[in-house]
Amino acid sequence: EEKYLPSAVEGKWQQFWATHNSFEATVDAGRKKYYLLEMFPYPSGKIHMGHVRNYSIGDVIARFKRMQGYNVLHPMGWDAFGMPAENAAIQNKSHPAKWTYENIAYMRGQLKRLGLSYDWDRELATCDLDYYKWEQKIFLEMYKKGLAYKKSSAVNWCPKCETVLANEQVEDGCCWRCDSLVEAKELEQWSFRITNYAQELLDDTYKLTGWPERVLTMQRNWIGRSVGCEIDFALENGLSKIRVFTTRQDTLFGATFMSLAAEHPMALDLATAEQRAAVEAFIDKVKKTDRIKRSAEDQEKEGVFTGSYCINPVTNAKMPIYLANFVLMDYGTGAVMAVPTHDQRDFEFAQKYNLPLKVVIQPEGETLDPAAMTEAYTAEGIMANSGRFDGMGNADAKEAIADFLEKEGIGKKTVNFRLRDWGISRQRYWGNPIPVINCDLCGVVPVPEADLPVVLPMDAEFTGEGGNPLARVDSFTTCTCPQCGEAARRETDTMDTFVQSSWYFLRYCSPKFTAGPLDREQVEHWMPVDQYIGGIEHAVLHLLYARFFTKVLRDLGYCNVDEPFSNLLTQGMVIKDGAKMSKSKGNVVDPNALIERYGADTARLFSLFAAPPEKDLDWSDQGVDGSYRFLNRVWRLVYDVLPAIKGAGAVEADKLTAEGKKLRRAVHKTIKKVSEDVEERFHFNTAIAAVMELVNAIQGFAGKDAPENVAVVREAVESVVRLLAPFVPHFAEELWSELGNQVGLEQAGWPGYDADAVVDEEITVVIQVNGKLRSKLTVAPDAKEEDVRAAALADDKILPYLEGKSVKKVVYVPGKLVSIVVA
Ligand code: ANZ
Ligand code: ZN
Repeated sequence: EEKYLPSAVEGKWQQFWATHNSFEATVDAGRKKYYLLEMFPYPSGKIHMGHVRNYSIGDVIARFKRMQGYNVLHPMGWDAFGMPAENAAIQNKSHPAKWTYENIAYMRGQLKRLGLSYDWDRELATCDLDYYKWEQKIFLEMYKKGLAYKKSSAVNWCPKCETVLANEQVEDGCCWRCDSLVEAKELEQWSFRITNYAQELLDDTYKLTGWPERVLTMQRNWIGRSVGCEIDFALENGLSKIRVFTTRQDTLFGATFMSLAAEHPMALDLATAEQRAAVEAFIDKVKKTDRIKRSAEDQEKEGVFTGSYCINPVTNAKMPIYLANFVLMDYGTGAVMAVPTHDQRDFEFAQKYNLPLKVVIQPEGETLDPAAMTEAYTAEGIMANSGRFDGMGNADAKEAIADFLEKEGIGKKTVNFRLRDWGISRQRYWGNPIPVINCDLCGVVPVPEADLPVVLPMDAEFTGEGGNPLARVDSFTTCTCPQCGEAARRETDTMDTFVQSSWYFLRYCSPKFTAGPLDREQVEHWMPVDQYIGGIEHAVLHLLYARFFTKVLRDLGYCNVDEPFSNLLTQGMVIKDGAKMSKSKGNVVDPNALIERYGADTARLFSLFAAPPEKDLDWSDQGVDGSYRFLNRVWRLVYDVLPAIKGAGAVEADKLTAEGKKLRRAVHKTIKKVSEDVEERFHFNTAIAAVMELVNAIQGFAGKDAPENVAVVREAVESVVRLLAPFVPHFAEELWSELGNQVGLEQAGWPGYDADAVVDEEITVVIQVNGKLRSKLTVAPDAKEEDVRAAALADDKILPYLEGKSVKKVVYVPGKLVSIVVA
């Protein structure tokens, strides 16, 4: 077809790929494997431009790797449980399953329409019984190992979604989904003991050399390893003691009061009769504030005096014991030795409640006056007012005091992590049921393996009236205790959807395996994922959980993988008019309309050409149009030259005319550049730009009438088509076959370049000084005049003739001569 009709071309090749199972991945010992994965989508309804970009980036790499001869695994599936389905069910008076599977069907069609090279045979949805039943088995094994456990804890509660949120799902004190203000609430919760893996998760970040440093830093901060001491402070009455965690034992001599969390088990006992009412009121108030707000730096420091005192073990000073709103019960020991001179929070607290200040670290060559301080001194310095440690640098004193405390039996060195266990209970219907039974006599009893799976019942009602619809399905909740046989109640909490996304990449290796969650042999072949691609917003949530879960599955004997993702690419957002595309901003571009008008190849080309993958992509209608026009230009070029180059043989380099040689050099330089840009940097935008330049060179080729150049024109045009193949696959396949090639592009392979052909031809320029030949230069034929002049004036053999003279004139005869006149 001489006119470029995207829909016809794209339909034809999508059909071809489907009937030939072109992207099916099977183990092949003869070829190196390459596992490429984009984060799977939530089936929200339809694809948005962020998806188009994400999956286009992935598809370029998949197709490029296949052309390079790799055996590529490139699967796709659906992160299909979660709240929106339930909310939609309430709104539409339908069922979350119906909504979800309809969305999946529609979105699958959209992805196919984009020509993405997935192995659709491996498709999975996490709400498929065949998927979530295996997760229940894993849960029970984690339970047996103590890695899944139930505890009563203060949780982040979203009043609108009526569900618990993980810390990671609270953003600035608000729900990550609906933006309601999050509250604190005490609930019995299932948790995963991710803290058991804190050290390994931290250590292994140093092995992830293929990850962006930014993501690794975020994970390290999230894990938050702190080295310090636990120190005991005896109560004044000698009856008990309070243990604190500090990273600043060097400031121990400056601790003048004690701050406890409102939830500290001793809080009420410490309250004296006069202070009791105030203490109770304070505890009540604090418990209602969520932990994010409590740890926010700008929060007003507040507290209450308990009326009791403890003793500083090194100074014997009497320290009043306060409850303070910024001390959290679930970090360290829930108690802080307060050093107002060297900790800003303690300083503000001491100002407010008039508590004593004692400086124990002095800046070098200075003496701080506590009465004149306006803020805490938190930098390094020299120890003071600290007995035998005076005069030491405070960093050394940290070590010395830690040793001293251990020797005296007052304290010990400790490591603390900021990372908390992962609360996975959700009070929602549309999730994976936690496979346990609650019995009045036996407590929590796991569902026996023979009784798995616990199937999510379909007959729930979605009224939107408070709470978990699953808890109102009597046929589900009613059961007998597997241990004692008495009537019992089935657990109605379901698992956080992040559990499903923590192992889907492993299941893709053997998605139809029926004997267990994973076929070890397949997993060993395909894992780890060689390249993972997704949004930076998952830097801690999903990416940390997935690393944890992989290590758990390893320790349960399911695989031998330590780290799931060797390389990570975090792509930027798609923005329009300076803002992220969103319904609320009204700047959404619908991929359907785009594909309808221009075709999938243009949509892909634009989203790859407009910005490098990590950067935000600024939407531009002209940019889309430009991409479309470029494809049309290539299309016409191919048909224009087709009659002339049909039957052209291989290039014989030395038979080409000078123009022919120049074009050939451009071809091979372009192949080299595109290969490097795609392979090493994923700089698809500069790669595409290089192909565009080559197209210009072919169109402006002056030697096309010389019969000896026909072969090079063919080579040039074929190279353009092959280099474009990963970006615009339908378009490229069509032209490739029109050019008379029998095998498809992926089999034809990625073009190599001729190392000799990319070397610039050189020409010799002679240099004269006052008319006499003095030296010679070798330069590229297209060298710029100013560069040649500069090189001539800096030439070793010329410099002596210029010494002590002034240059009057420099004349350049292009490609031949530089003439210098001196006097
Ligand atoms: C005395 C001190 C003096 C402290 C000083 C700091 C500076 P990271 O680095 O995050 O581990 N802390 C301990 N437990 C706490 C809790 N449950 N809630 C709020 N704060 C708590 O921080 C460790 C420091 O945070 C500890 O060291 C303690 O204050 C405080 F000049 O102890 B420090
Ligand atoms: Zn029982």
